[in-house]
Amino acid sequence: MEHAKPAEDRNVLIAPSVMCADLLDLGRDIDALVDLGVDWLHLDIMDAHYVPNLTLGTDLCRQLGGRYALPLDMHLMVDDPDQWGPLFAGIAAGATGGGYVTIHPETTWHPARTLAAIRDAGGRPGIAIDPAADVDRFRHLLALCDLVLVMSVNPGYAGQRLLPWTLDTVRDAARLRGDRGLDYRIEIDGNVSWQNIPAMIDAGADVLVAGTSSLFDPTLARDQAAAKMRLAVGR
Ligand code: S6P
Ligand code: MG
Repeated sequence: MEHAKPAEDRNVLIAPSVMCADLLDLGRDIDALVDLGVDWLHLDIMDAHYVPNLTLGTDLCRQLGGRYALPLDMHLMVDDPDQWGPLFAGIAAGATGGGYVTIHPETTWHPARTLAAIRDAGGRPGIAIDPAADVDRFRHLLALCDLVLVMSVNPGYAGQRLLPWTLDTVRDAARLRGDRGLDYRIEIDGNVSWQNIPAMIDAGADVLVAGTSSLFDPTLARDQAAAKMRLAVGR
């Protein structure tokens, strides 16, 4: 049985993490990324409860969705996804390129209901797998998802080190997709570095969240980093 499609058959997408961009010059920074060929805009929504940080919010997502045709990849690290999931799904519905709304399923009693509400409101639902969690535990949710986001660091901050066992989670997500004939994308989020990218793709990741470890690598000019990234994903 095929588990992960061979890398050469898979179009690996690049999703820059907007929280790592120049927030004082955001439009210019994102225009440059779009010109450099990125695929999605990864937006970390934090509430200072589920994670000890506060980042991006509704108005920014709405404005980005109005200006750019790239899908919004909205990663909700919040402890009330029943309130916020459908709201961000409405933003996805109004965005030129649509969007994904990904929740951490352990933050709600009835995640199947939350995912359905996100789809009903016009978003593409996803689940995020915390480093301490096991994707098999959420296997019943997979058929409801367009995206499985594997956290390869603890949620909350950019600039952390890979937790290496999370590559097994990517492999598990790919195995379950193959076994059950599902077609969600598998995204990996956290320390997606030049060094780690080959193993991540090899494990089955087909969306890479690009943060301080790659596209926003402070030692490289943005166009150099983007060229390196395109090479890493085989474009
Ligand atoms: C972390 C968040 C991520 C980060 C991204 C940063 O909670 O979900 O999306 O923004 O991982 O990338 P890096 O390369 O700095 O780890
Ligand atoms: Mg994220």
